[in-house]
Amino acid sequence: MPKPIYVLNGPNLNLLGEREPEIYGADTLEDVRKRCKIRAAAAELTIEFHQSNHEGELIGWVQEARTKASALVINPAGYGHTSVALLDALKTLEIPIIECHLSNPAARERFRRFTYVSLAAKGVVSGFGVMSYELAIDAAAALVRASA
Ligand code: CA2
Repeated sequence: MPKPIYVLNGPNLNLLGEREPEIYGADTLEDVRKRCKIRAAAAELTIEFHQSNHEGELIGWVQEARTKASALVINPAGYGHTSVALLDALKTLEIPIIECHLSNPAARERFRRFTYVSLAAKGVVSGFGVMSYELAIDAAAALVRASA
């Protein structure tokens, strides 16, 4: 069995489904976790799913993924736009990194158009709500398969 795909979620995503459904949809983060699990299972893979409001905790999971994951899907949320430390951690990984966003940051405020995470990501999936995560899992699974 290949190593799991790590799925990491940044600050405030624990509030999914409770606030701003017009931007982020009505699904909760638990709904997102279940859909990622199903999508990974379809490719005979498993996931490790985490969320934190703390930069250091996210960086800890990124470092863990260096040896324990086959790929990493990350919605860095606000830290994508601000965190050089998260980028530095991501750049130590040799596995594929897929950045994903529920909304399409490029169609929103100007400050959302840049993310540090994109500098380390193989690709970015944005704007499809929870489906962004499913497409990111599909991409991760295809890359894992291709490197096996
Ligand atoms: O669209 C995305 O997934 C974002 O990563 C979400 C971030 C935002 O800073 C990025 O530009 C795009 C914000 C996450 C906040 O999550 C909330 C969820 C429910 C209610 C309020 C905030």
